[in-house]
Amino acid sequence: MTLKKQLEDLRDRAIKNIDSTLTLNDLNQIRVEILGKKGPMTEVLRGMKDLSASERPVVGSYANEIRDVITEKIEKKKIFLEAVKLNQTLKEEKIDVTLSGKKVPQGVRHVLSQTLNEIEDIFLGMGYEIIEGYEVEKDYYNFERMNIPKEHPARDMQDTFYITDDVLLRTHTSPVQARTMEVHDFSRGPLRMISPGKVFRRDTDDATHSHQFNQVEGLVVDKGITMGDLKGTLEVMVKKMFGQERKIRLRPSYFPFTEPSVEVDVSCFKCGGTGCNVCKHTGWIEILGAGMVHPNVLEMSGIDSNEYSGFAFGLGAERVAMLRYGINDIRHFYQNDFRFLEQFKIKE
Ligand code: 2NM
Repeated sequence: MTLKKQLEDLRDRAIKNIDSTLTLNDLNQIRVEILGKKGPMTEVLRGMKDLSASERPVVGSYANEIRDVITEKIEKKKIFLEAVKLNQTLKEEKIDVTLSGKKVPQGVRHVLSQTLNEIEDIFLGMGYEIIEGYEVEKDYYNFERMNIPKEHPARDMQDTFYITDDVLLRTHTSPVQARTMEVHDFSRGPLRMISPGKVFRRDTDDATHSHQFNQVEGLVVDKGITMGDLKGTLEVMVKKMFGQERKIRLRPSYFPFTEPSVEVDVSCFKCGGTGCNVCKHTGWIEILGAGMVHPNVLEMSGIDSNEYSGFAFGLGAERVAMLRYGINDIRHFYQNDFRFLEQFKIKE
């Protein structure tokens, strides 16, 4: 067979293969097979060394021509196959923007956080500062500075989580008040603060007791602070938390850190005071403890009790939330059962 005939066969075979190719991969394979170093085209060109000097340029230029035809054929097919591939991709990856979206579930702020935030807002509105202290405290700030003597039952190992002899988990947030009083600069104005946060008591957990719960204590110290200021403040707070129709009642009580001390009741928000199961048929619900800061407590914080006086109060956030929402077991707050938590979706 002449080289010319070989070249024409090669061209026809190449064209047939290129035409029938369906993928870019196969097309590349064909290019390598036909035009590559080990392919038939190279072999034909190698055979030219046996030709005469007059034949060589004729066959040479014919070979070039055929190689160009094949190359162009491959390039055209390549462009075509790339277009096919792109169309395929565009079709398969089409996004239907008219489909409705997936609903993302929205969480609920924990009912206790909601309650704490609400209490904080009430006092921020009256010009109080929110101050947080340490959950791990010194016995000194937790007890000594609160006028709680060494023999007091609250200091018993049975009631307090001690870490060392003089370090403990705070049993109330009062140490925050003690630490604030000792640094407050009264030339800047009166001290008005609340201290929300976790407190710890060595109790056996049941429906109404928890070894860890949240307290909000409040403190105002200035010249001329009276029991009237305390009562007015608590009235504002209680009405905002339980409803404008509520009344409060102060009963004498005892705390080591206040004198006089009071228990504060709110008129029952279920029966309005006529008596029901919520108020145990008394018409009143005990909601917090309070009093005038004991002169010893002021003096230990470096405040002259002849010049300054103050009131303070403390309430349990869980108890407030339980009363407001009719929750009958304090342990619900800590179990993180969605069926419980989801009930407290409120607009914020
Ligand atoms: C209560 C009841 C009464 C109280 C007192 C103080 C301080 F630091 F000013 F002395 N902080 N909190 C207090 C007073 C707390 O909780 C039932």
